[in-house]
Amino acid sequence: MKDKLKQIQQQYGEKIAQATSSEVLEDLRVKVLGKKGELTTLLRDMGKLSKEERPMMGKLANEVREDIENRMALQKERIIELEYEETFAKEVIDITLPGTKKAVGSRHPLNIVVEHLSDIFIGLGFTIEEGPEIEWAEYNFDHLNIPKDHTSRDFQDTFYVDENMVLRTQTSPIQVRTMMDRKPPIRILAPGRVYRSDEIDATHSPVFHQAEGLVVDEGITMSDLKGTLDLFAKEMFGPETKTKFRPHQFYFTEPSAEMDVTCFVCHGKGCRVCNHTGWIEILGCGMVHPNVLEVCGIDSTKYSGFAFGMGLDRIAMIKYGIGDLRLMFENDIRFLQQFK
Ligand code: 2U9
Repeated sequence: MKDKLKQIQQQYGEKIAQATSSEVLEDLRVKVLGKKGELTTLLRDMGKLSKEERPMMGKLANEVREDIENRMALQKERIIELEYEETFAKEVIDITLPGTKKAVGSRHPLNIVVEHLSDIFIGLGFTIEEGPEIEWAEYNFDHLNIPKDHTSRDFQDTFYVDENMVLRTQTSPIQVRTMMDRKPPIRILAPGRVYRSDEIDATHSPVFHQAEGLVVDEGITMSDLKGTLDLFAKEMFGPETKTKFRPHQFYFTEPSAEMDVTCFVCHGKGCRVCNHTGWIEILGCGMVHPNVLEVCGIDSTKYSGFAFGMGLDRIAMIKYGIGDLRLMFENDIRFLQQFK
C-alpha cells in the first residue's frame, strides 16, 4: 500500500505540473480525490490493514492527499496567470487607431421654427395644444363656418377616411376642441401636421405644417390681435421688423386680414427673397366669427376672440433661404447639418 501511495503521489504530481487549463486540473482532481478517485478508493482498503500498520498508513495517506491538494492549488494559480496572459495577448488594443466617429444629429429647420414660435407665445401666456390628425369632418369644416358646397371639401382637395372623417386640412379643429372643452379666457397655440390632396412640387406637398393661434376672452378687439402679432413678428424676425395688415376674407374670421412683415434680408429695400416688394406675407388672421364661437359653445354676446394661422414650412423656407419644399421631407443629412 505504501508503494501504491507513493506511486499515486508521484504520478499525479507530474500530471498536475503539466496541466495547462482549469478544466484539465479539475479532471485530475476528480480522478484522484473524487468519490471514485484513485486515492479515495485506496483509503477505503485501509480497513484490511493490521492494527499496527493502520496509523502509519493513515498518516502517509493524509500527507499524500495534502501534497496533491497543495500542488493543485499552486498549479491553479499558475494557470490563472497563464490564462490572463493569453487573454491580454489576444485582446491587445491599439490606442493609436482612429476611433469610429459618432454621427451627431442636428435639428430640422421646421423644429427650430416650431420651438422658436412656441417659446414666443409661451412667453405671452399661451399654452401649446395638440389634437388628432384624423379628425371629424364636422370639426374640420362645419364648425369653422365653411359652406357645405365649398371646394375645399372636395375629394380632390381633402383626404377622406370615410364620409365623416378626414385627415385634418388645418390645425383649426384643435381650437374647436379647446373651445368646446374649456371656458374663456383661452390663449392657445396649435402647431401640427396637416394634409391636403396636392401634387408634390417645389412649393406644394400633401403633408405640410401649420401653427394656429386663438385668444378668446371678454373685450378682445382687433387691436389685441395687431399688438400680439406685431410683437410676435419682432421676436421672430428681429426688433426692427415692421408689420402691415391687408384686408382679406376667411369663413372663420370676420373681419379678416393677412399680415406682411418687412423683409428681414433687405429690410424693406427690395430683394429676391421679397420679390422686390420689401414685404413678405407671413400669416392670415382675424376676429373669430360669432357663428364659430356659438357652435363651439361660447356666448358671442359676452366673449370675442382673435385667431391666426401660418404655414410653418413656408416660414422655415423663407427664414433659411430654402428653395424647394421637397428638401424639408427628404431628411438628407447634408441638408439637415446646415441648420445647427
Ligand atoms: C377657429 C377659429 C378661427 C385660424 C386662421 C388663418 C387665418 C389663415 C392659413 C395660413 C397659411 C392656413 O397654412 S395656411 O394655408 N391660415 O390664414 N387661419 S385665421 O382661424 C381660426 C381657427 C379656428 C376655431
